[in-house]
Amino acid sequence: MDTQTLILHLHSLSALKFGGPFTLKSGIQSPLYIDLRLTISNPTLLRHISHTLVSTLPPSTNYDVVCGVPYTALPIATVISTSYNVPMVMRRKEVKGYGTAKAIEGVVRGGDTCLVVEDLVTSGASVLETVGPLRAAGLKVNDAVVLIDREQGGRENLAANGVRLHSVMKIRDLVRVLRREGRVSEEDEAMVLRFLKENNKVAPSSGVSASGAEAVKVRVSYGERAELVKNPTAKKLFQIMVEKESNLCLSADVSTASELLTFADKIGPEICMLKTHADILPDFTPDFGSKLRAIADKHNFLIFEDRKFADIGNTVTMQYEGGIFRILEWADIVNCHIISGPGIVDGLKSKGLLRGRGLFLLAEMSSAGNYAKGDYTTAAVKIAEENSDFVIGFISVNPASWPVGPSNPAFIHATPGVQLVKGGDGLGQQYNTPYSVIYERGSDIIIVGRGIIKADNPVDAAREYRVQGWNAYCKRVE
Ligand code: S5P
Repeated sequence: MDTQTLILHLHSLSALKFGGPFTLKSGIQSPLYIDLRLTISNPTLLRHISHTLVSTLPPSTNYDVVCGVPYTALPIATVISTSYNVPMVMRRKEVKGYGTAKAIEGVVRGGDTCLVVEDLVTSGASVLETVGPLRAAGLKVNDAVVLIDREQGGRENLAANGVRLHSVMKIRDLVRVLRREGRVSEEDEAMVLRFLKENNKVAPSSGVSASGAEAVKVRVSYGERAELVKNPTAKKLFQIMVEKESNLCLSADVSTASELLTFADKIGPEICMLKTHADILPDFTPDFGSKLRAIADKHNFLIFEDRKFADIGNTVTMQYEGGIFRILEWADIVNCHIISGPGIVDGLKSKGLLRGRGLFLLAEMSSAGNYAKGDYTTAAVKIAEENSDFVIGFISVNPASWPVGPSNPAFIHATPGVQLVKGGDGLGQQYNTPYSVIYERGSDIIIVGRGIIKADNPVDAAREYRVQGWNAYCKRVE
């Protein structure tokens, strides 16, 4: 079946709808909607699509295994797998919290090359959400093959992530054929072509409007920002990020202090910062801080104790300096809620400033249903600006959406709730991908806990997070 006949069959199946407006995953309104899920109702067409996809690949394309982007491309990948006798793997959209908790199903042989199969590419976001876990599992991904390219930045976004896109047809070809065959009106054709012209570059999105995000993203490089800050810890953090090409913070939420120190030593080369919760360590001893400090100096990362102070100024001075944890002595950075008002920052600053320490304000939270939003977030920005000698930035989730935006490049945004796959943990945690957090949401640092700690190979996983976070940053400041 040639491409033209394929297009006519898709149209007859109502898989190509004109008129609209239809809302796309990226949030934008389109005059054309493509629903290739319908192809499973026509096995002959499904088989033709699968063969056409394979024959579109340049003969030099090598792959040992195929993976369809869930869900629409799963049956297409299955047909390719059985027809060409190539093994298949599947990516889970939601990683299970039980059993083996694998993101990739099937037999994975590290070093094998995987061809990603997709029905439709707009910005490339869905393909990237599959490429990340495949690479984290040890597979190489160099090529993706797609039936329809919507010509809205997908090819470029994928190329920026090391994936070549091969497409059977572009929207323009599709509309031309349908117009020639009298299946669409001149007006519909003009509307689609105008839409393509106006939307030829859409950043991969997961709910963030591309144009809104563009307006407020900080494009100044980490290196330049190091020169803008007064606080020595903030300056050092920016410098480490540049030196190590890392905007990855490991959230070392493990069960014992000795396990934490082992992780810190193994993952140290990949990170700019390591985040602790000292109060979850049953074997915490007074020398914990000095031991962790030695590892931090060896691998050049900063220590962030995620204490989330929340009390009045006077109380937090004692919690910061005293008790069994003596956080002030070993943590470069701590954080606090602003629920109790600006006095909490005055209290922490009275202890930390002289020692050159830094403070993150929790301006937003990653958990579902939290109250840190709107005026609360704006108040955090105001408090930070009034204390920019000590406050080095924010724990934030989507600074690009803030009314004030991440407008001051001196402040560092660090974002938790990051995994290679969007999802949640069943207890309210909500995950976004490194690309979404850094590129779309305009944050600076990804904070990753279980995505690394629970990975089959935490060192490889940390490397993958570092590379994804860094590539997203490079693209943002491009
Ligand atoms: O809003 C927040 C703020 C923080 S600091 N949401 C969070 O998840 N955190 C912390 O980030 C949380 O306490 C945990 O240590 C880490 C996220 O871990 P993960 O395993 O879900 O990646």
